[in-house]
Parts: sequence; C-alpha cells; structure tokens
Amino acid sequence: MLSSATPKPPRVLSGIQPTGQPHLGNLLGAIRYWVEDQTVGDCYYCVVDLHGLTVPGDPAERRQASMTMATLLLAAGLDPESCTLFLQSHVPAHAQLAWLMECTASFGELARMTQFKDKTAKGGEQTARVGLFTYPCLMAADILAYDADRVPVGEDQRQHLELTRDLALRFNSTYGPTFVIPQAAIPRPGRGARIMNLADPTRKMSKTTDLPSGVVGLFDEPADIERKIKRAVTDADTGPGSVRYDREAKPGVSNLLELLATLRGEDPQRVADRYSRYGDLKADVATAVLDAVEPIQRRYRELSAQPDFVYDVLKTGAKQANAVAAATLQRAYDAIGL
Ligand code: ATP
Ligand code: LTN
Repeated sequence: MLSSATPKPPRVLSGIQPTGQPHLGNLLGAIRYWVEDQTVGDCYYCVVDLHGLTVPGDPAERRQASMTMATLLLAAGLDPESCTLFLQSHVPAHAQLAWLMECTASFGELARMTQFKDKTAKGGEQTARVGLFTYPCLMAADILAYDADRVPVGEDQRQHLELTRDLALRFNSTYGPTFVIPQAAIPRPGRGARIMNLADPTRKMSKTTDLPSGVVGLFDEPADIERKIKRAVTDADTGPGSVRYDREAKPGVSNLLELLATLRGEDPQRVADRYSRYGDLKADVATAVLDAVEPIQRRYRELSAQPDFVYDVLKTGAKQANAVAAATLQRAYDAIGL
C-alpha cells in the first residue's frame, strides 16, 4: 500500500524581468538553478512583465521582449512538461494581491530597499515611477500567490525575499494563517550568487548598465564573448600567488575564478591553485562560458522559429498558474475581510 506520508515536493517560484539583455549573471545566479529545481520541485516560473513597466518602453518592443525571454528560458532548459512557465500579466491575482501587500508594508520599509536606492541614484527619487518604489510588494505577491517554499534568486534579491517573509508573517499574525513563509535559495558563496561586471568588478553584472563591455550577454556573438572575457579587468599583481580567490583584494581575478568554478562545479580556491597566469585563466574561462552559452544560442535559434509553440506553452502555463494564484487570492480576501 502507498504511504500517505510521501513528502510533497517543494513548491518553487521565481521570476525574471523581460527588460534588457539577459546575461551570464542571470544564467549562473538564477536560470540554471531553475532548470535543476525542475527535477525535484513543483516549479512555477514567470516572466515578470508587470515589473518591466517600472521603466519606460515601447508596447511592441515590450511584447517582443516577453516572448524573447520566454524563448530563452526554454532554450536554457526549462521543460514545459516539468514546470509551469507563464507571463505575470496573464495572471490577474499578482496585481490584486500586490495591493494587499502594499496595505501591509510600511513606507519606511520600502524606502530601505537598496535596489530602489540604486535604481534612483542617477535620476533622483522625484521622477522615479511609484511602481519602482512599490515593486517589492508586487514581488512578494508573485511569491506568496503560489505558496512557494523556495525562491531561487541571485544574492541581489536577498533583501526583497526578507521583506516578503516579513510581510507574510505580519499578514498571518494579523489575519490568521494565510501564506506559506518562503525561503530564498541563493547559490552558496563562490557559486554564481553575484557575478560582477568584467570591466568593473566592483559592480554587479546587470541587464540595465552603462558598462556593456563588461556584460556577457547570452545573445552575444561567441567572438564578442571571448573578447570581453580576454579584456576583463584584473590587477597589476604578477608572480607566485597572484591567482587567488579573494573577492575583497582581488575582485577581477576572483570573479573569473568564480565563473570557472561555477561552470565546472568546483571550488574557486581549488581552481586558483591550477593557474599562475591571468592569460591562461581567461582562456579557460572563455572556453567554459562558450561551452555553456553556445548550446543555448543554438536551441534559441530553433525555438524562435516556432513562436506558436512558445505562445502555447505560455497559455497553458497561465491556465495552471491562474488556478493556484486565484485560490490563494481568495484565501487572502477572506482573511482580510473582503
Ligand atoms: P536589472 O539590472 O535590470 O535589475 P538584472 O540583471 O538584475 O536586471 P533580473 O531580471 O532583475 O536581472 O534578475 C533575474 C535573476 O537573475 C534574479 O534572480 C537575480 O538575482 C539574478 N541576477 C541578476 N544579476 C545577477 C548577477 N550579476 N549575478 C548573479 N545573479 C544575478
Ligand atoms: N525582483 C526580481 C525579479 C522578480 C522575482 C519575482 C524574483 C520579480 N518577481 C519573484 C523571484 C521571485 C529582480 O529584480 N531580479
């Protein structure tokens, strides 16, 4: 007889914005873990097109960008038989639950979010869209709507995950048990949690950047990828011991070591022990990155010739996602007295 105590697989939820060029940081910090989690979890992955509205954009380009991102995720290994892939805007409960989160969070809490501070540092807060400020409430809604146990993200999202947990705990203690408290699943140190810009290794590799020469785009030509890696900023050290993993003292070299370690499933310090020259390290990093990126590019080219297939995946995904998210929303409405 089957035991009724068979443990349920963990519910996994994560999202990625369709704005800007997807890059190696997205792949190593998040997407490849999404692919891995498909074998162990009940996974929901969304292209967060509503989050993309926090920056200006052309409607036709937005639509295309969401399709491009969904196609890339499939090319990177998401399997519609093993996960639910959908667009955030196809599931109304995200925006509806976000309002409840806005009425749970405090202004001070949102004002402390470093992503908001970073993204408004240049243009100033006065002209920033309110959506950029309330963004973490929508993200909390994305996660809580699915009763997610686990949220695979890069290190930069740790603070947003902590806020999500705080909001869920506050809502539960005020209105009774409603939401599952999620855990951030961030790669361990040295394994891709925070890939840095190759041209300025003190900054995170990012989709929206004014330093594209240090961003390895997943759609870049292989020759460009190789060139960017070979020109990566290191330091003026030479001689014995110059290749070592020390993110504070040697950010450029450590970033390269971390790339190779993450791609080869090794420890960055161990990798360092095999090299004495930066040039040799860069050559091997370039090979490892191309080995990872070229098959994704090939598969992307195949899938982009089948937009109907991708659209069908998203439509089916939205149906499955809607069923889960609408039920959670109803639970939250009931709890709060609507
Ligand atoms: P933007 O720069 O526009 O904010 P982004 O590059 O941070 O975009 P997102 O769509 O916000 O990309 O993030 C998707 C996922 O990729 C998130 O889980 C995020 O933590 C992860 N991620 C983004 N950049 C990096 C990076 N440099 N290293 C590791 N993970 C990253
Ligand atoms: N805020 C994230 C993207 C994001 C997300 C989510 C990640 C939106 N909703 C839900 C995990 C779970 C970012 O800026 N990288």
